[in-house]
Amino acid sequence: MSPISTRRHGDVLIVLSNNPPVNALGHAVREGLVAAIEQAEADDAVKAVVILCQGSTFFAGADITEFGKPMQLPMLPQVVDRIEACTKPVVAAIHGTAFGGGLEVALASHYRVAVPSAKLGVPEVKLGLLPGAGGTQRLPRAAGVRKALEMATSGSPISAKEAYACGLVDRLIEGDLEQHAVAYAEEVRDVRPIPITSARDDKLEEARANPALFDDFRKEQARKFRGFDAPEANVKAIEAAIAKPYAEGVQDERRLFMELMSGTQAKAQQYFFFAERKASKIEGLPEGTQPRAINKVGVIGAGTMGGGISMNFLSAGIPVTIVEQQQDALDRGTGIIRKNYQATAAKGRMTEAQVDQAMALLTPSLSLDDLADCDLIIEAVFENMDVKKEVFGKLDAIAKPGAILASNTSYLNVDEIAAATSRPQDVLGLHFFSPANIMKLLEVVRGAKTAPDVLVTAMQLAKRIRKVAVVAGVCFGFIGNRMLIPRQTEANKLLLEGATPEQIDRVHVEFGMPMGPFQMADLAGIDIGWHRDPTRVETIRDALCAIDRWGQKKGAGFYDYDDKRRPSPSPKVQEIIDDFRSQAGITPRDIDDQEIVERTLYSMVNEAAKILDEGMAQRASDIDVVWIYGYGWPVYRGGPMFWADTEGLDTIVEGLQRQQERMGDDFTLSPLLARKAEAGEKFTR
Ligand code: 3H9
Repeated sequence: MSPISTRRHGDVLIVLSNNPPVNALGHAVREGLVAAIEQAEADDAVKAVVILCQGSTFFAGADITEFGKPMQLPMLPQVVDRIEACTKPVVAAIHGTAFGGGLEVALASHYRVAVPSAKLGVPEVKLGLLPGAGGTQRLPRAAGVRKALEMATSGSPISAKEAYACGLVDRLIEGDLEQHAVAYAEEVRDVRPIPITSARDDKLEEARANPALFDDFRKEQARKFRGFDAPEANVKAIEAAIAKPYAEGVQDERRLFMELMSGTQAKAQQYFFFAERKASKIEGLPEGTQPRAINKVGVIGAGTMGGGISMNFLSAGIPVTIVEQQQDALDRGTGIIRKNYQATAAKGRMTEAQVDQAMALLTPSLSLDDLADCDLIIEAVFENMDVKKEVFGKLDAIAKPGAILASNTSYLNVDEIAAATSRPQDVLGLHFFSPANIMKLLEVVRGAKTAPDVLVTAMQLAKRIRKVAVVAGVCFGFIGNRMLIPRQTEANKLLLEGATPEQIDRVHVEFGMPMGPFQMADLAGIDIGWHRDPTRVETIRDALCAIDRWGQKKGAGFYDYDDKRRPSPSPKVQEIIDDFRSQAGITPRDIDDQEIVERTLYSMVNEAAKILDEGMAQRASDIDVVWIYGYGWPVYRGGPMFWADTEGLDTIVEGLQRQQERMGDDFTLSPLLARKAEAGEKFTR
């Protein structure tokens, strides 16, 4: 049965799509839409058309699962052209998300009405693409060039209200969408000429008078676009919309679309779209496992981590009791939470009333006893096993039966922590990433005894607080931090052998990371995990810590920092490195960038393969989700596993073997990686 049906309401033909879950514009939908328009043309009694979708949303875009397969006609550009060419007015009635191809259907329609909660956007750039069904040509004509540039290059949607304000939507509908859309169609059914977006020029005039606008926009956005192909292609296509007649602009759009589509970046970004959605699925749980209710959360520790964690729940409307040992630390912690909210409000992303609402949900306390009625308690205290065990022992006596007890540990053994309680089935790790109110990643650490419903609860809760959760097994550092270890080990050794922090960091930044290992160490604080004995200097890091070079917070670490936290190479650090070299009898050699890639990035892939082999990650794509959302691995490279596949696993193995001698005992080749390379297999496809 076609997902597209039609029904008449007076002289309006309602074209209804029913293609759950998101009304993606797959082949049957495209075919049905064209047939429905033909039907409207053929029937004299039909004077206007309304395109409407059932379910939670208007068309959310092309069907991404069809990408890479042979395309079946009619293609979307043909469909939208057919809609625009209809001789009877077509009204798109929008609710939910009119995204990508969905917005292109709406743009080709002659009128657009929307409910106020609707969102309109062209997220193609996030899939490494551009709107390829006339969107780059029609959007600037309907919404203005600046708006089109912003929407197309960010991929972020705008609200229906904003869309109304910029002319993208003709009317906001309060009340029943179908009824009002039909009434609107009746209002406009005799208006001639029918407004055709592709024939409009009025909103292009300003940009035509100021073509420098495009280069200005490129400069303004250069940092965000760095490394990505798709944003520039989007800009170029919109530039064509003002520089060329519509028919030629569309050809440019098609060419640029096809170029992007055949590239690795689009494949990586589309892979990642599905990887993110797969991550929430847990293998092997009993069917129908129901989550526990979480209506109140306790957080132990009001430091940076505890405060950030609390904000996630407060923002989602879930009450939090936050516990500290000392009044001043508690006051400081709650003060920072308020300040963070106020900073968000100052940027216009929250109202003062919402700040007050969130803060009203927060109960500061000096006593763990106040956590007795919490459904979930998250410990975010000092990273030390004895301290954690003591806290969990106490919680065991205080928490109500069935409460979930979580540790925010970033390395420690969750099973050992769970064993400090009489209810290990209720214990798991919830590893938030700093800043915890902002970073999207949540590692859900599954202990040997963690109950299925506890896991299901954690995954659902993650959605509620807008995190992307990935399940990890119990091992040192779980998925993300465990992979950092070989990278840092090799980076440190490379320093001794002749590389500089600047060179190693540059290689990572050029690869697309937000920063390299030493920049990251300076940001996080070099003193984290340091033994705190300034007389014990065994490593370069010990030497830096001993002289108070703890990173950005001290204005000095691997780099020197000015008062605006801008880094510069440090002669002092070079002196320390030179000292270590001479003590170890190392003559520095020239190290090329490729060696840095092989010893740091390839060795991360090797560790990831071990993680996968040991079952510490459920699937290769979960590892990619961790590194993209937790550490800023460039999404256009798809994550470490996808990237390894594009490099070729045999190339990775060869590179590692080339470096094996230099990496010494710190390195063993993952048997899984070796096997897959040998068999010509991939991790991700
Ligand atoms: C495009 O339009 C190109 C054109 O310009 C040119 C063509 C020539 N296709 O996210 P959810 C699945 S490119 C296929 O969990 P939510 C998704 O995998 C497209 N499947 O729901 C998931 O499946 P499962 C431009 C899709 O409520 C299920 O639907 N459009 C598509 O949190 C539910 O998804 C986009 O990029 C799709 N387009 O969020 C929009 N979309 O249940 C992409 C979703 O098996 N989609 N699925 O895991 C979204 O942003 C969100 O899905 C949306 C709903 C906001 C719509």
